Amino acid sequence: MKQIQWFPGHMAKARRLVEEKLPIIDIVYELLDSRIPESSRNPMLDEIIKNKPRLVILNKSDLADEDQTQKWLKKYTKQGINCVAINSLTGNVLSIIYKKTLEILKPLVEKEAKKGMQARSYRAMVVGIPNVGKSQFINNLAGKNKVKTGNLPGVTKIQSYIRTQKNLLLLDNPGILWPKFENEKVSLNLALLGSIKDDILPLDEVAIYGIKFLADKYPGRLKEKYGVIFQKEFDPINIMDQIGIRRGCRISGGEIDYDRVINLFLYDVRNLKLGRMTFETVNDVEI
Ligand SMILES: Nc1nc2c(ncn2[C@@H]2O[C@H](COP(=O)(O)OP(=O)(O)O)[C@@H](O)[C@H]2O)c(=O)[nH]1
Ligand SMILES: [Mg+2]
Repeated sequence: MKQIQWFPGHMAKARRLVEEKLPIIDIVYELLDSRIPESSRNPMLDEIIKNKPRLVILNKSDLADEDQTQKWLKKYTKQGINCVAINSLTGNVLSIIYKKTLEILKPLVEKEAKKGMQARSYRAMVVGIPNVGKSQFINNLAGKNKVKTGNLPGVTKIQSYIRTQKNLLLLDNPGILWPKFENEKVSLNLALLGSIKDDILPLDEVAIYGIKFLADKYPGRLKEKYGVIFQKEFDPINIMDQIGIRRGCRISGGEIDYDRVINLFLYDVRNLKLGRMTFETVNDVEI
């Protein structure tokens, strides 16, 4: 996985790359991770794209808790944000996205028709933090005919687009933006799902955060998967011990090998071995 270390210079450049292209596009697709919608947002996107039409796309919906995804969609819709949930690994994404895009761009389409302009292809830019699925999404929309159109004039230079089967062009490079990683909870969510480098946060802390989350929200999953029996008080070490014993994670001498327990647990969380989960509920965050 390609990982980025964000420094102020990188952030300024990332912002500039998006801002530069805004004048030539009709709509921004803001890709989020359905499991952590707010933690996977860029904190400055409103400021960066201003009033450019936007579609919020909750990607990886196949990994998230379906009920929670519906709640997120409802919450965003209530706030006047256009949104949709998709799984970029499946086939019907383009028609869903195109339909939404036309809905959002209706005022523009009507305005252009009134002026006597011909129907045209609309231009979209995909933006999002690393690992939300931007490349996967673009490839999905491009389908088999993944040909770059090339040579449509941009503002400062020639900009190449990727064609789709609908009247929709995608800028070939997505805007890669940074998450709100100064917030501890956000960093923990991103680390838990493997969206930031494993060496940025101590893995034991990340695993304990995940275990606590599951013990609160999905205790049955810990029971089913590892046979965890809960104590009166939440005790993450005790739970790790139980996982370690069940899975035979021991070092010579018989003691629990916590590094192995941690890696095994994080692997299971990230690879759907504990089922579909949403780590950030609409009640958790102020938006
Ligand atoms: N399960 C699932 N995995 C996805 C989806 N979209 C992307 N991925 C996976 O997420 C990882 C990161 O995707 P990528 O497109 O490289 O993210 P980018 O960094 O935003 O370009 C890859 O392993 C993808 O296969 C999705 O909708 N569902
Ligand atoms: Mg990519």
